[in-house]
Amino acid sequence: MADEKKIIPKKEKEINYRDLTTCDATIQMLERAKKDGMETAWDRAVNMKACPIGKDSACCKHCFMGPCRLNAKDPYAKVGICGATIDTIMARNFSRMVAAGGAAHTDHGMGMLDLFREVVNGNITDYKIKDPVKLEEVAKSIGIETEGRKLEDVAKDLYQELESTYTAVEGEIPFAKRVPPKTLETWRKQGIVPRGAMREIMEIMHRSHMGVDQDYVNITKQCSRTALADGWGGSMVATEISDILFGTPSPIAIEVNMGVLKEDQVNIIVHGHEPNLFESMIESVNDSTLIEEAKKAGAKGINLAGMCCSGAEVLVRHGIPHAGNFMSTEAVIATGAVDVMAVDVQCIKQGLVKAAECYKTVMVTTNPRCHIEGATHVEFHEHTPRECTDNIVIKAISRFKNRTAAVEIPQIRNIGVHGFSHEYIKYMLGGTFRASYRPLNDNIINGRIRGVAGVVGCVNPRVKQDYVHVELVKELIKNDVLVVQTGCSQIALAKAGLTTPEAAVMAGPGLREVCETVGMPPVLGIGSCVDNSRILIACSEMVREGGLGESIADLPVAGCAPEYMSEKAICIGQYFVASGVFTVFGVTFPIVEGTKFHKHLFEELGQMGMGKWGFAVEPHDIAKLMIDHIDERRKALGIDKARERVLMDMADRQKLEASA
Ligand code: MSK
Repeated sequence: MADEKKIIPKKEKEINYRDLTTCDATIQMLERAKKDGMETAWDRAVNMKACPIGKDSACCKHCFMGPCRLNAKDPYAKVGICGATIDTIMARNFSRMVAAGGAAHTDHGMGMLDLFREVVNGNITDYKIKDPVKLEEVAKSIGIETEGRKLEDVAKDLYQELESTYTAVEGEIPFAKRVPPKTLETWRKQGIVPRGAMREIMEIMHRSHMGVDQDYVNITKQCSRTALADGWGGSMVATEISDILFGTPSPIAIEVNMGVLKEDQVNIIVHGHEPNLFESMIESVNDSTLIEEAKKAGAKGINLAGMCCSGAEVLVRHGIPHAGNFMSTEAVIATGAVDVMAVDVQCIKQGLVKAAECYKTVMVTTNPRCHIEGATHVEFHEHTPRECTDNIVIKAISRFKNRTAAVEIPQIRNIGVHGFSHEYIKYMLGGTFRASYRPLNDNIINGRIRGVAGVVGCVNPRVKQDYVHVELVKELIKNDVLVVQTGCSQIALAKAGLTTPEAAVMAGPGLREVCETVGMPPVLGIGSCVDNSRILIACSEMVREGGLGESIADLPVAGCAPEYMSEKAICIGQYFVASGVFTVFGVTFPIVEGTKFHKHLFEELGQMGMGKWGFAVEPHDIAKLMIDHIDERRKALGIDKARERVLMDMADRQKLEASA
């Protein structure tokens, strides 16, 4: 008889969720999920080590002579079978991350532009142009005549022009006209002004094919060009068209955290990225017939909440509550209170389906690009959006009526004030009649505000959820650095109570004074991850306003994604770097330190008139890198010695207004 091999079950590691997240609601739900036998990304991350070779991007699987593995500890000891060096391999891998991240944003933007075309042509009537002023402003910014013309004609021209953001086979994308001249000059000199995103992404995929571009410097050029086609192209189109169709955000107080769920109501969560699904969900949950149906099922009403960037899109436009960021999406299902989780695209874990099965939550996919095995697919069509969203509400009511899972909702709700679009920042600082970035620039020049930092991006189970975001931002504001935020990061800060005007007490004296004068928080939530384009516009406005140098690279600003996890983040990082911003990433950086490619990204790009990359894991180390860079820029601008601090009286204010 053959030896019977005993299968020894692999011992799972003991997990203390307090070591993995600072979010109390998430901890409570992870503990419940564990008792109920539901596994989450946290459990998988603890039990699965990151692949050490992949982590450093030291492997190549672009052809089938390999895959080839190089040694990150001795990176120049060997080459791939074709002879590819570590620098070529890492640059090719990096370029494909940029291409994938850029494709996600630009496809999102193209979806918004398709919708805009159909609205303008009258083929879609469920959505309308909500912000005609913004439409005219965007049109003017790219040279479209608006004076005395019908809005509809301007809109048609705007569509035609913006389509080339994707399709232009040569020339420069339309929003290149918004780039400060000196920055644009650098791009032209480096040959990185983007053509249409389709062309740039196609070229990067070609160049990174086996046997094509094998020079890390040349590959990096195409990374920059593709990333810029996202930041100043696809993402910017997504932001601007969403504002035109659904409204430009202005500050609004919102509730965040899992306590926004209601035990006695039908709860629907929308998670993903595109605002159109959510906009129609809002219509459906306010439909009197559906509300009546919910009441007949025993519910007090229908409660809609957002998560991730879908949530970030609507919290700033409608004040819809937000239940949590990316790493809380499985945990929230363990409340048993989520009747439907409806998703569209990006950052949707496949593990959600298993979690939903465990608590009999209905998991609905809606986008033709994103089906998930085991989920119910109800396709969303912009021409008939309510068919999908009404159906989702009916499914949620039915699940409410038949709830079997016990409901346990963490009673934690926090308040944040979000919705600081770049237009609003201008208005908030400059006043109704003289909207301007002048007061911001002046306060930077006089030293009250040391500089501006963008702290953005995801959360990642490889680091303690929210912890790095919160500690980093605390350190920055304490040092008089004004913080702007997008994506999941701002939810971490809202949960920590730092996005209200009252949080100004945690800021350094200069920033505090400015915040208290204006009545603004020291941490400004400005939108979802495609809305990083708002930060690019804010940087351009600061340059245009004068006094802080001639290009974005001169500004005392820095960026950071301290807990990033997605390829979109890599693309965002590269477009900020190429635009001139020093950009620090946390968690891990997918290349080997000490290589030529590393030196190129972390030093040489800066010497070429762009920004450069930085890396640190601990929040205080990241803050130091960012503040040092801001101080370096202040010194170069000759504004490093803060002016003598004087309290402004009425005469000073009038002088300031007169100069604006
Ligand atoms: S959702 S890309 S986890 S910010 Fe935009 Fe959050 Fe990062 Fe996704």
